[in-house]
Amino acid sequence: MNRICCLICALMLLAAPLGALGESAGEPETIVTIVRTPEQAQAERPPCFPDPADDYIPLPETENFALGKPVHSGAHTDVYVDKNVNDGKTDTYWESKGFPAEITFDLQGAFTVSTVAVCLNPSSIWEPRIQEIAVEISQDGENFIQVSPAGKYQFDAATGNRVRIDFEAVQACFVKVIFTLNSSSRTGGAQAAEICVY
Ligand SMILES: [Ca+2]
Repeated sequence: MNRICCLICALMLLAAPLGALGESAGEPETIVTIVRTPEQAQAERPPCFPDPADDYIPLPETENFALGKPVHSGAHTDVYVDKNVNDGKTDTYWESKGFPAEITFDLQGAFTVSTVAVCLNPSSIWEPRIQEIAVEISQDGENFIQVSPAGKYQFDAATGNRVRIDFEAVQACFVKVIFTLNSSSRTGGAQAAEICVY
């Protein structure tokens, strides 16, 4: 009798782990976590990643009268022609051959203007530099009057690589921007990716 009891006990002990093995070998329990994307119409920047454009020099939100208008300058460097300066793209630019460098916009009409913005490519590859710039306006394209004297303006990618020249509002049909210095050691001329007139 004792032998039979011992045999039954031994079989029970053996069966227990086999049962556990049978469970683990069957269909594993599947746990599914459903993650829903937040509803948003546009990319959002987390607060810990401030937008670098927050430090950019602000430009007027009014019409840029120079955009796509006829433009003329003196000699340019390599392929960096004057029409690059008002094509609406900051990855194309005009570069003069030497100084002084004049570039004139025909606004094709009379407009009240009070700001000229000169922009370089905003990439930090364009190292900080100073350019000296004056602004003149004209009604007939021949007789110009100065509205902003030559001043030295700091370009820095941290502020958008652009400068803003404000002057007293005046009617103009033509706007001439005159460069007399560029402190960058990489060029011997003026450089501008976009010149905007507001
Ligand atoms: Ca351009």
